[in-house]
Amino acid sequence: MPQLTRDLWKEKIISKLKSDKGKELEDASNKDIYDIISSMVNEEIMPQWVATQKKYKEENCKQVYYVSMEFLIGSLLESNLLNCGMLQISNEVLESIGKNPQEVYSQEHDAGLGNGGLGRLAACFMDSLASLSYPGHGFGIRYRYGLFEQRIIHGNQIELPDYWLKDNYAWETRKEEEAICIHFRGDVHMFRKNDGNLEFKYENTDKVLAVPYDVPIVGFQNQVVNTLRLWSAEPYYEDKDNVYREGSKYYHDLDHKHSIEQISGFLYPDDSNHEGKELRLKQQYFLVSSSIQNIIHHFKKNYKLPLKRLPEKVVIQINDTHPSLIIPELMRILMDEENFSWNNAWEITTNVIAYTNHTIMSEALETWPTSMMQELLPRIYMIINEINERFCKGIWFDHEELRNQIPNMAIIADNYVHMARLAIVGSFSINGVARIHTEILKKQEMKIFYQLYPERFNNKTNGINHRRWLLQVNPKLAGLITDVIGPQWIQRPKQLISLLKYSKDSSLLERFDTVKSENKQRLANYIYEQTGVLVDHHSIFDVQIKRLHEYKRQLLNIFHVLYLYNELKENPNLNMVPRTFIFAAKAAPSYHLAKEIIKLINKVASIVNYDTTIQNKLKVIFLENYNVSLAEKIIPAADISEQISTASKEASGTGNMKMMMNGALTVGTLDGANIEIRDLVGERNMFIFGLTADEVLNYYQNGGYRAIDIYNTDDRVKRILDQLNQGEFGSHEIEFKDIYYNILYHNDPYFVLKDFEPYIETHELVEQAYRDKLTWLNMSVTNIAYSGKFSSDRTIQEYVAEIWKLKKL
Ligand code: 26V
Repeated sequence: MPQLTRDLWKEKIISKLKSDKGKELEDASNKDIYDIISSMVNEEIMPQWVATQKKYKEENCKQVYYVSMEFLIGSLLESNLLNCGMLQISNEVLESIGKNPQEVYSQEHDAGLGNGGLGRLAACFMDSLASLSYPGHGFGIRYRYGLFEQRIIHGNQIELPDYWLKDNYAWETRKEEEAICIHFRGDVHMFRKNDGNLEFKYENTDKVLAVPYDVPIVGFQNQVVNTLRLWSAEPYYEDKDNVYREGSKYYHDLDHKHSIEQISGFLYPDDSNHEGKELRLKQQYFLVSSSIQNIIHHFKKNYKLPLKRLPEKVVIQINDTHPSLIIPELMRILMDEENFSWNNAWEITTNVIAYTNHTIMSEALETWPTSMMQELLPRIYMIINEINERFCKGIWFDHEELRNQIPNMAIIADNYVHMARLAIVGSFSINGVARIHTEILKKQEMKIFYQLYPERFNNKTNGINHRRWLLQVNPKLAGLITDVIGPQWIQRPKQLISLLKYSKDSSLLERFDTVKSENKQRLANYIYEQTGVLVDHHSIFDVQIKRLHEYKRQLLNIFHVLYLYNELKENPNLNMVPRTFIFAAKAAPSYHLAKEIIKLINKVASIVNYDTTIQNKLKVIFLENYNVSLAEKIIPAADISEQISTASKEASGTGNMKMMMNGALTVGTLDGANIEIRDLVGERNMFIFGLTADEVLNYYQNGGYRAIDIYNTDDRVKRILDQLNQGEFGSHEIEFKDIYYNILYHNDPYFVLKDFEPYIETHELVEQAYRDKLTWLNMSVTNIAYSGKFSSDRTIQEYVAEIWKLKKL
């Protein structure tokens, strides 16, 4: 980077304001300044981007392509400034011209191209790949609308469209000349060629144009810039001249245009009807067909090698099963367009594709009706059929011991295509995202496949990008850490372990305390702006932020709040450390019970926050529209990180890692990556409670749990449930009955009541620990010290070494 002085920067901002915006500095809005700075950053990035791609080409290196329906990249200006080494200068210059840097950076609308952990993981991986100088790129969809924007109105979740592209997106470049044609439907004709092989031709297909928009992924101060390529669906005009001649005909065919643009319209369109479900399938095929065509085109052009050597230069990681159609699509291209035999095409495909599983929740195990697949993707369906037949035959003849399992393994069964089975059969690596998750895949969910392909299964415990989630979002803590142990941790996060030496130094611990306290004050201000509720930054900030799902058990958390509230009502002078419970969560629009839980949290908030008899000892805050930017505000201020999923259900969790790295202490079950956090910091430095995964699985298999017994024997539980049922919290009687019925009549499928008592007891320990400030700070710093393992740099190194086999640039 050229040596930029403050003065030069300031001059440049002023002159660009004039030339680009026609404004003087004093008239410039935060958005104007945002536009100017992002364009200055782009000037810096673009040449590095070109140079990186040139180097990859010259070095002929193997590349990984990460294909994902979600990339939750959040906002990029601040992280790009950080990674280009320009953040400090930018902050200083902005302050010198009377602008608040955070207000300028927050002008960027989050790219909400994702829904949760899986999408955010993809974003962290992109950053780590670039920061570690690996040739790795992402392929995704440029949804015109991201995940909905959430408003809370009278306690209810209301979904508004998230039109994130409304102001132009500073970081994308449209590459129309690299657009690709995608075919849907049509007739498939089969011919026998002179050499006896079969040939397939398609006619009357519906063509759609996939236009790439490239987003640069900037490595951390290493001049490497990789690419996230997002595809946008547009009408395909066979003959452009004809469009001009018959322009008005095309112009009037708006319905057609609209239906095509729907393909990249929304993330996860409503799939409760046939059209919606088919649209999701279209999206998946659109993503994989454009991506693999692009990969092959690039391979042929740059490597000048025969396609059979594809696996030497290309590895494709599919993020969950959503992109698994890439398997039959690659087969189709190799056979129908490149004349490979089935066996050779299969050899290539299964050496290129690797699959990551992110959940064992059955609703996420995708299946597609065969009739839908056959109609929308006739040739792809034929290929899946053939993969299935060969696979089942292989088991029948070569694995007698598994013969009776064929119905549970077949890719096509009961008129559905089972995507996870397709992904397993068609890839050389299958990984879970935390140790316990991978073990559950091997021993339960995918047990028979593990018997068949033990060598394919491996674990890659998730990680988070410590540059964004510590250095960027918590500059004060990062600065303090650097003061104490030096800056090496930024490149090598495991060096955070050096903090352990200081974890008993009380004057130093006080400095950590000051940082946390300032962060809490800042969040308290934000909470006040957003909700009008005053919260005390000396109270314990007890945080649960994540998608709303029954298995994540926000319900257990709010039951704890109700328990405390009931106690306080009995005894207003109860000696307790004041608590602020902070929630943020979106519920899937069609997930009724999840929305009821949001309503309940808001209802409890509206009662507790205004009850003067409890002397401000409890506050409940639900911050609306949870997204990456909101997480960035909350995490540095957390004291307690709630990771309380029903054991076995949370594949890994990554919020647990983000909060640990920012010094929060975990209250958690032995689930997902919590277990690996426990292995490092020990039970002394976190608050573990509740059923284990084995116990949960045992109950599911053998029964023996009766929620009603707990209701009948534990007065605290009975009181809370009766409050829900009797409308004490609802404006009318039946408001929370669904929650009540789900627990008592559906026997509490996520063991909320079973874990209630241990959870309450654990929180009593939390309170005791908090009262002893130095002990608490020692625990907190110990957590930070061990959090280096959870950098996504470590995770990426493992993928590289064990699956991708890449070389650094
Ligand atoms: C499934 C479905 C099903 C249909 C509706 C839309 C939809 C969207 C996403 C999914 C898959 C969800 C999988 C997921 O996000 N898993 C999370 O992955 C994180 C990263 O590995 C992990 O930390 C979380 O524990 C896991 O829940």
